[in-house]
Amino acid sequence: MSSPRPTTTNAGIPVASDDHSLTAGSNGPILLQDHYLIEKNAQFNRERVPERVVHAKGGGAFGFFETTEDVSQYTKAALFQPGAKTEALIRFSSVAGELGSPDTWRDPRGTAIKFYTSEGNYDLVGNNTPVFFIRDAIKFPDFIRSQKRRADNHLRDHDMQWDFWTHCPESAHQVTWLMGDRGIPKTWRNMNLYGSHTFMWENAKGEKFWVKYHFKTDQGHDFLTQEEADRLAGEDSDAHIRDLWTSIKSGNNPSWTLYVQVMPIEEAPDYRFNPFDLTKVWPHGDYPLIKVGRFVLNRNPENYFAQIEQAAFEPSNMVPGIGPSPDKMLQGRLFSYPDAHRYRIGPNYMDLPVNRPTAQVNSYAKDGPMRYSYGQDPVYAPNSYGGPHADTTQGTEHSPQGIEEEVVRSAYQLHAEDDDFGQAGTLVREVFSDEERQRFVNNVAGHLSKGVSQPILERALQYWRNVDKDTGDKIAEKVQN
Ligand code: HDE
Repeated sequence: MSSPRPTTTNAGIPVASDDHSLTAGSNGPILLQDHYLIEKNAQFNRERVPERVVHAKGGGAFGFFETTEDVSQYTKAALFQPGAKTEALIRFSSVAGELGSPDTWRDPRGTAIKFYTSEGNYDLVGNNTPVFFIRDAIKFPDFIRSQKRRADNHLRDHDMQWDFWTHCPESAHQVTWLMGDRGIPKTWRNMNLYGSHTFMWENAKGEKFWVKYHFKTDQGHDFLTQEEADRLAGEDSDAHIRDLWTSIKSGNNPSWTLYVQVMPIEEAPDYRFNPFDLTKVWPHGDYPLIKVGRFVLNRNPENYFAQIEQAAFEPSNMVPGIGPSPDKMLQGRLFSYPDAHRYRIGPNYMDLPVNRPTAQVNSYAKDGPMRYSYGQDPVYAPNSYGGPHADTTQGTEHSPQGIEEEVVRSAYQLHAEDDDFGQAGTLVREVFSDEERQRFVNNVAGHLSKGVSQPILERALQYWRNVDKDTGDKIAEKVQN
């Protein structure tokens, strides 16, 4: 049968059959000469790249960010200047599950955004919670292992989850978020996105500020109860991917409003808790939300693998006007992400269309496996032949704190109100409604009732009493009955 688009090999040569391999007689062995059969199966064996060690299951979409307000007094970044409109990509994910795991497991959600700015790619790789379980990158692999699978039976295990959490009381604030309603968003559209860390902004005059990002959902918050989530995990394990895809397809484009909290640099040393500690929020009463603009998703990917699975986000991609803070988690992440991409996708991952900046690239990187773009001579700097040279006035790399101190391995400097349980207690007592608190007690007690051994259970009950005595007692009562 002739077709307007005949099948070809990867080299573009027309092939004779989609159905039959080339054999010596119709019952005979397959001939090595069937190059197309071999190419097809060899390619199939290589269809996967390693899944992400964390945040393996996810989905995403394209859209734009539009700066509707004037925050130029805080940052000179081109994307945050009044009226700027920047193409963007977001990948949503859950953390602990594998590539095929249900979207509705109780877990934080990753919210990795790539802004294709005129000054290069800016990646803001955050979560749907403003805090995290730990405050030092050195604990991250241990933390993740405790949430994934045991070595012996390859099962997830509540005993090791609570073992880790109760050994690390700095987790209390994030575990309170996790066990509350926001631990299972109804859809990705119904949750906030946070930069989580403290970042540095720098304005055109060179003045620096500490900032935190909050993208508030315009769809309103909504969540699934544990029972609804358990049911959906069986009925539609891809519920969140499906929801985003179908919403955008039907023209129902989700959006978020970006606000920042801004802390003047000089207020950081004496603030009541350490402002770089990722287990803490800055209360809005101290640092109110300042509106910046809106983020809209309006385009589904055309190819999931090419545009979402191979999307490579890295917190180290910061454009002029934005820089790191001394947050020990952020510092640890600056190295980890590009390292993960070189391993998963290959050293030229930045050459793929989804990762390639729309800004001009003048880097001296060259060659390596699967190189697509190429530069010209000279291939070295400095040179006498008109090659690119660095603009020494650029970059927001030097944070105004910490760099002149002696090199130590220590906890953060303690501020007056630094403790592990305080903000978790405030969340339970003052932010949760009565019904939300009741669901929270049920969620924690339900989780603790599945395979947590006695000494760890006792530690966990104490952990919740430290957060809030009354809530801890209620959890204990429910677990013990
Ligand atoms: Fe990640 N994280 N992370 N993380 N993370 C990865 O990057 C890592 C952390 C987050 O959709 C990995 O490409 C370290 C905090 C998101 O592609 C890896 C530390 C926050 C995504 C990695 C953290 C995140 C990742 C896995 C401790 C929220 C998915 C493969 C210092 C504020 C991005 C990869 C996507 C993915 C390392 C902690 C968010 C291994 C070492 C805190 C949303 O590089």
